[in-house]
Amino acid sequence: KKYRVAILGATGAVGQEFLNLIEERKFPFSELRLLASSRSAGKKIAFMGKEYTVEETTADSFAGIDIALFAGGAASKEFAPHAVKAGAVVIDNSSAFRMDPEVPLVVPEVNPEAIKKHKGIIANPNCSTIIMVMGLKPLYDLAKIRRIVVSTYQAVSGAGKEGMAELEEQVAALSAGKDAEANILPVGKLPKHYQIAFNLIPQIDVFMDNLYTKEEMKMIDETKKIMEDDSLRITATTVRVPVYRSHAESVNVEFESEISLDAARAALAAFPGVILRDNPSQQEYPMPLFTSGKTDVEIGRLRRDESTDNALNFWICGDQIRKGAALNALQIAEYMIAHELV
Ligand code: 2RA
Repeated sequence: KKYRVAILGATGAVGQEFLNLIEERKFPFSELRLLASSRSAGKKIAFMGKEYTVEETTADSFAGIDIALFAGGAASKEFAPHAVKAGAVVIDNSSAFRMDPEVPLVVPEVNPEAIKKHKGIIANPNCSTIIMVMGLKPLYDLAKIRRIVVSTYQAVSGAGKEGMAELEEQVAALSAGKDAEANILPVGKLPKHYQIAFNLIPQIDVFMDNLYTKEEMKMIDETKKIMEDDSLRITATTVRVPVYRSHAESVNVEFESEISLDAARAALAAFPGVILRDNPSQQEYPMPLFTSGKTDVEIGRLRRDESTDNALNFWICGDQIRKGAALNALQIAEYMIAHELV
């Protein structure tokens, strides 16, 4: 069976990765509708030997569509209800519906069962959350987790194609002895922008009343929902780094009971979508250099937290546009197809 697929936000970084993955994973589509804002409407995209014209998204864009892949952004809130009404299942990469109790928030390796409860919309978690729970779930299955302390090192692709272009232009300008121009990072719509080339910015998204950023609160709230455990204690610091597309995270996890390093290693290595790259004597550990453009997340630097009982540290890297966005969403669609849920 083949499915009629729409991609909303087809011209952005995540939209383009949807196309790459549909081809790479031989996703069974019979029709493909590429949707975007009026700004990109009319643009031609060559894909698998055919030329597609990007259409402006309207309330009527989803007639006859089975699966609507939403790349994210403000359009999700407006158009998801129209897509659902038209009979499509929406897999949405924006934050609009993630914490809605009626909407499953899914990482297929972690909580696939939640997909079955959908009422038309399934939310794809925030990129840094997806990557972190890929490491947490196999450990949680060994012993209940009590507390998580995470610091992220997030690639500029999290700010879309414009974020990547900004880093590239700044590196070129600075290398030529010119000034770096900053218009996008940390947050396009805020008044101040900082150079990201050769710098780190400890702000991803806007600040909340509790002095955390929205990105940090997403990691906290979404992790509890995905792991179905509101008792988890989580604190996060999210940082933008001058890397193009893979996020990295330093994670400290405290468990309710002791787990051995060997058991943790075995569980991580056996988990689908995870590669254990952890061989300190050979200087082998995950880096964005290895995970960018790749499907799996990589985990390494696994070690005991010697400052307390029942705690481990690990380091995890994953491609933010792939597992952190388009791949996870497409895996949700693949799961639905495999289980005849669409
Ligand atoms: C970021 N969390 O890295 C975002 C992208 N979803 O900015």
